Amino acid sequence: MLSPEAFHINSPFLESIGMSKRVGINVYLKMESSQPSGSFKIRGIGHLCQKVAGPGSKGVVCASGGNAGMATAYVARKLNIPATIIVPSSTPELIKEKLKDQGATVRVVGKVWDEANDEAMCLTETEGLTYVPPFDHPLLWQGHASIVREIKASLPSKPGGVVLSVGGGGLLCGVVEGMKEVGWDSVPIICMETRGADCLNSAIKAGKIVTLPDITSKAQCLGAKTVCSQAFEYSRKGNMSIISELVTDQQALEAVEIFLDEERVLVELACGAALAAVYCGVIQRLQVEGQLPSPLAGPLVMIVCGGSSVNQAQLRHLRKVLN
Ligand code: PLV
Repeated sequence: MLSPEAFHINSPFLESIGMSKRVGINVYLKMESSQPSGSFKIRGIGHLCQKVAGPGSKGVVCASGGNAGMATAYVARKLNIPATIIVPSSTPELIKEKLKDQGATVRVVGKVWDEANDEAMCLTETEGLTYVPPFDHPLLWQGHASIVREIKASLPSKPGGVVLSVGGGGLLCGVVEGMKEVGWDSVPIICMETRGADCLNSAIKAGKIVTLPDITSKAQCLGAKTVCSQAFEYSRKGNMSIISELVTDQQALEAVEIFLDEERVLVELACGAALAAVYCGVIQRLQVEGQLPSPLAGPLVMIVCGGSSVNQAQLRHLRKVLN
């Protein structure tokens, strides 16, 4: 169980009329975009930091596509310890500013997250900083699992499916653990990635963990080259019912825009990947193909993972580059 001093909030759980109309069954949104750091990452990182970064800590270091960094910086500020966030050069200026506003020291290292992470690991050795992993740690997954407990407390019946985005797979691991805990093992989890940041999908296709040659998606918060091994294990047949699907960056962007219009909330491309499951017809196609029952066995739950790396200017920029 999480300590009562958890850093996250019990996020809103809202019915989406627009999405429900599209899939013909009630769709609920778990609004992780409302978390203090802007995404679900605060759940796992808050929990982990409470365990590993005591008052004697020299500080924490996290390599991040942005949102794990935001969560780390937020928690460190609350714990009164310094935070160093290493971001890859693909990180928009806007999130670097937000990280500094949280009081963090920001450094840009490497082109993609994996390279930034090498530097973060290095700093744990040379400067004695406490390493905060963005997705690959059991304490993170324990923290993320609280999402499912909250959903269970709000939902009258067992869901027919849960939709989420996958970067390095930490959210997936946490949701799987939460679902096991509440007895929802049989509920399908639809895992969404963008093409070019598809490390889970590539691993499933190859039957083993693979490292992507590069990250070519603009959803850089999904841009881990290698999925964590626990997420891959969960995706193997016979474990949970895990379905892996891909959308293009353009579809993720379209989903971000529809969501903004219909739900009046702005989220990152990384989150748009999950929303595209409904807005771009992935769920409906899976039903036609028989991979999901039609109608679904219960309401569909969307984990609206959020993300701070977006504003109107960034949205305009994405529209231009993804045209
Ligand atoms: N973002 C990580 C990893 O980046 C980060 O450093 O912030 N949705 C949003 C808004 C995210 O920021 C992330 C992860 C995910 C989904 C995917 O979560 P994961 O990594 O636990 O699968 C490289």
